[in-house]
Amino acid sequence: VSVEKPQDTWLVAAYACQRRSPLPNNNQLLTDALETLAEEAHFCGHEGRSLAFSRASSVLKALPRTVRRVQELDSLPCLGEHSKRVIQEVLEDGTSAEVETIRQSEKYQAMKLFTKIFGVGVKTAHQWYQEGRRTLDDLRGHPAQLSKEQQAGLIHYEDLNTPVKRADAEAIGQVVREAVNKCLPGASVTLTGGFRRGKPSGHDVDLLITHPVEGQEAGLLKKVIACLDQQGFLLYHSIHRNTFESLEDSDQEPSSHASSMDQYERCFSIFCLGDLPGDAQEGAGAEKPSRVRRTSGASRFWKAVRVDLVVTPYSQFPFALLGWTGSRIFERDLRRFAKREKKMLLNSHTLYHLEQSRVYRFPQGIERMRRK
Ligand code: DGT
Ligand code: MG
Repeated sequence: VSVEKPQDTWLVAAYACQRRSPLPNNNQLLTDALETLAEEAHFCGHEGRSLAFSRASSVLKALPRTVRRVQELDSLPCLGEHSKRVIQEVLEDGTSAEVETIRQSEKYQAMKLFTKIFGVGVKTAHQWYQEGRRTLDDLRGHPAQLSKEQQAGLIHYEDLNTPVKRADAEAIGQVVREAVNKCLPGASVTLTGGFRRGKPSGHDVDLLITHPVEGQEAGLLKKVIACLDQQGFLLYHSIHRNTFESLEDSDQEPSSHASSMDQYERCFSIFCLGDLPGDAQEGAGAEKPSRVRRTSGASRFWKAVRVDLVVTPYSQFPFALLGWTGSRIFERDLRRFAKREKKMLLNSHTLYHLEQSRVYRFPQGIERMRRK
């Protein structure tokens, strides 16, 4: 919660999960500058530094109005000397020399270009940079050196880096819902990620699938993908099986599941979003599977969209929903808050009391907590 104090300063909680998360950002210029610094640190493998700049940016996003003077920030948490220096520069000059130098550097630009390819992380991007590659065409010349995922990422690069609108996310949610219900009546599909936080657009569509009868969800993803593929909705997909070890038989501390990644069965996919998949027309430059390429024409009626499908057992669904709603900083701080302040371990599967050695389950966990 943030409370405006009389002398133009604010009281803002240090944990992101304890402060307001408004959609409008009143300090875009400042947060963009800090996020460039965070990105640059991430590209250099300095994760702690990157996190510090991301936290500083997150704090500014919680403010109810635009910052005018650096002194207004005195009471705010998570703002280090470096962040304050950059903020002051931007407030005084409208820009920061350090940030501009980064944005114009060859390395930053190449790393940014490459990491925006679906399936490319910092390590690969850095390796390509070291090998002297600078453009997408440098990569297109060596397709054999790319994974299937990266090849699809390159083919659909422009579409995948164009924001997905809420209406498109909801349309994809509906298509998936129909396929899921055909394969398993009673199963549900929930739109999560940034759209669940109310954002009007995002970089992908995150969908959680579950069924109220525990166990029914097993084997569902494969069927749903086959159904969607048959209808021509998929330009690319790869299924990753569930690697979560059940906690049913043990109350062991789930220490190996403390990371932000989870172990649910999932499908990373690229959808073909068009009026109707059969009516999709050939797009300029982008290759499409022949089953969708029905007619040729100058205009383009389809768009490639990144979609993550995640299947969760019903008892773990609340934790998955919480974990996949984001934002990333909110999730990190929620886990940190759980551990430091509540002595609990939270991840996208479970909530575990470290001192009582107890796993909270849903719905049993919720009922147990209610009874107390
Ligand atoms: P966007 O798509 O750019 O509008 O932004 P978000 O907030 O939807 O971010 P996204 O799609 O990368 O991820 C959604 C949330 O899900 C985010 O808080 C992080 C979380 N998340 C992403 N991947 C994983 C994962 O593998 N496991 C878990 N537990 N959470 C994940
Ligand atoms: Mg998302």
